[in-house]
Amino acid sequence: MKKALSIISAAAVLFSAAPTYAAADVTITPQQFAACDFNSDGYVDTIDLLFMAIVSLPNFDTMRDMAASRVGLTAEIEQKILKNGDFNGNGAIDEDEGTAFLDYMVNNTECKIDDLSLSDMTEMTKLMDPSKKLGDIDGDDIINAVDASNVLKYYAITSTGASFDTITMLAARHKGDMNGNRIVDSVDAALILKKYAENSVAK
Ligand SMILES: [Ca+2]
Ligand SMILES: [Ca+2]
Ligand SMILES: [Ca+2]
Repeated sequence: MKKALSIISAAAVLFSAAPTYAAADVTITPQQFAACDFNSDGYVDTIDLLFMAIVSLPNFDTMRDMAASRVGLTAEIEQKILKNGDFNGNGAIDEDEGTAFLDYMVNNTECKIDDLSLSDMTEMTKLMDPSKKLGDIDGDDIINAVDASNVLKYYAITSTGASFDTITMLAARHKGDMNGNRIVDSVDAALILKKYAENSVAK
C-alpha cells in the first residue's frame, strides 16, 4: 500500500497536485495485468504504472497537455487505462488500482522496481519524454559506449531470466531496441556503438 502511494505521490509532486484517495483493497488477475500494457509497447511495467498514477490524479483534466508533452501520455493511453485499469469496476482509477498493479508486477514479473524516489521520478520522466532519442539509455543526450554497455547489461540480466530493479535497466528495455525487433540484445549494443562512431566522425 505504502509503495504505490509513494509512486502516486511522486507523480503528484511532478504535476504539483494534491491527490485524494478512496480506500479498499483490490487484487488483480493475470488476465487483468496482461491488459495493462497501456502504452502498447509490448511490456507491462513501471511505465504503465506511472501513466496510471498520473491519470488517477484528481486534477488530471487540467494537466493533459503537460502530461502529453512531458511523458507522452496520449488520449489513447488514457482511454486504455480507463477501460482496462479499473480493476474493481468502481468507475474510478485510484490508489487501490495502483497498489494492486505494483504488487502484481513486483511479485510476478522480472521488473522489480518497487519504489520510486523523487530523483527516480526525474529519471522516469526523462525516459518517458517523447523527444528523447532511441539509444540514449542514460538520458544525457549523448549516444556513446556507456549506453551500449547498459544495453549489454540488460541483455545479460534478462537472458538468464533474472530480474532487474533499476531505472537504467528499464530505460535499456525501452530505448535500447535499435533495430526494432522487440528484443534488446548485443545486436542493439553494436548498433549504438556504430551510431556513436558516426556521430564522432560528423563532429
Ligand atoms: Ca507498456
Ligand atoms: Ca547516453
Ligand atoms: Ca533489437
